[in-house]
Amino acid sequence: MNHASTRRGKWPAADIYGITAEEYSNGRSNIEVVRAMIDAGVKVIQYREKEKKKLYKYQECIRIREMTQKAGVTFIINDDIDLALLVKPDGVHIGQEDLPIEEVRQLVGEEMIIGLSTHSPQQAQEAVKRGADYIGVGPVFATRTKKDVSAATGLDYVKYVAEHIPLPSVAIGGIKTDNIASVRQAGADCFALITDIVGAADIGARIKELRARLV
Ligand code: TZP
Ligand code: MG
Repeated sequence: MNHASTRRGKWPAADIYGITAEEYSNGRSNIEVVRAMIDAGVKVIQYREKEKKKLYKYQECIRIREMTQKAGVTFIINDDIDLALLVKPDGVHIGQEDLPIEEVRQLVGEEMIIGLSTHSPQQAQEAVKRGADYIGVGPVFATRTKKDVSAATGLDYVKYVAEHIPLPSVAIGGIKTDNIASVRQAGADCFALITDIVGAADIGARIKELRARLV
């Protein structure tokens, strides 16, 4: 198997993609939230933390690396390639305005998964050509969780990706218990939710509820 198929083989089908965000976690730490996600059976977890100083991010990521490794959970770090080089997660996730994916590949080597956020058919096609292992698709619905967010794409973009793009897709943006089934219907492979999961009173119960809508 070549490197790309090994990286892409780590990807779960049709499931929840958990993302940390301490500011929306109702007083719980990222570590507590990750624990709850792992206990609920989430198979991919991304560390996304925009406000903290690098030292605290590093310390949290080291712990999350241990927790995810033990549990066999795929661990992705958002944005910080330096952190990824130190912590050695399974992958990194970058946006359109982060470092170019080709340069990130040079830095992280051939084994790490690289996910790229996309917001249009053109960006999705480019992501394939430029070697992304999976793409973020969205924001599907309006959200206030991300500060510099682009306009909502709607479900049509999710459908476009399902029909035309030969990479796993992770839908994101405004996904909640009451609309996740529509995103599944549109053909997304994975479903990334921030506030609906980290802000839930009982994270385990919420994940169960979300999963029940994916079957
Ligand atoms: N990228 C596109 S939308 C978004 C990110 C990180 C935020 C998603 O958060 P929520 O709370 O699930 O709408
Ligand atoms: Mg980014």
